[in-house]
Amino acid sequence: MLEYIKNLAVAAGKLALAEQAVLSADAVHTKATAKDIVTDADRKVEDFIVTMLKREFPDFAIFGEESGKSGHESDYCWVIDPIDGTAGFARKLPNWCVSIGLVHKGESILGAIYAPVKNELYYAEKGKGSFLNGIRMHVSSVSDLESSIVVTGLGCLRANWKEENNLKYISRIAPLVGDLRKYGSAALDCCRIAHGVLDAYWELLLQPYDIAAGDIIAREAGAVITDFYGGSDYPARGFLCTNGALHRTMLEFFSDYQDLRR
Ligand code: LIP
Repeated sequence: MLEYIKNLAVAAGKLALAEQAVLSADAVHTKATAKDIVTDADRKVEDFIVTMLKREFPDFAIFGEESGKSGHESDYCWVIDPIDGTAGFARKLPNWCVSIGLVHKGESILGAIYAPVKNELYYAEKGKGSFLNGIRMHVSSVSDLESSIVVTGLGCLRANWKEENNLKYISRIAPLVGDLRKYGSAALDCCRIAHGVLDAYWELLLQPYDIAAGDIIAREAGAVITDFYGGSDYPARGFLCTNGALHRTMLEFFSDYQDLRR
């Protein structure tokens, strides 16, 4: 199963890369807000992935960012983000990926993430480790904030969250860490925690398809993932993915977080 998903993620990534090369303005559309965009490529890549998964795993459920739920009712569900990092993809930037995760009774148990521009294939299966292009990955051992590089996203601003949003937490955290980054792809942010090149990642507003594959890839590399209360209700109540050594310290920044489910 993992080998099939790895190959499917690569094939879908190559399709997306070809689409990006010829992407025109009339192939870019808005969704819930003017900042929430989708391209014809997102839909085309998801259609390809869904078609292949239905053929290979006809008894599994499927949940895709663009097409929603399909397939059969099942304890097993493929969770797909055809192009994670769409905003950057639409402007021909390199930081985007294809993300395919398998969730069993709510737990991510297998996943593959392919970043075509750098030809990086991240993958993991529960209990069997986490890999980048065949090389085993492990989280960093950074335990002091001032030596850390952390990453976040601003999906909450795309959704026009004006009162409770990430700017409050960024202003708390940025002065205390070594560096703060924003790359625009939750899936790849999780992979970089797994790879040990970044030390902590958080976001206020993510969807299951943003993190289904990144969840298992990061945890199999030793990452700790919780919601902002330190529990397992993520991403609904926030998403915090760290190298473990920094988790308790990072969690303290969210001590006044209010779960304002919208
Ligand atoms: C994106 C996430 C990113 C978040 C963006 C957006 P998309 O997913 O990967 O972390 O900050 O707002 O939600 O929309 O490119 O699939």
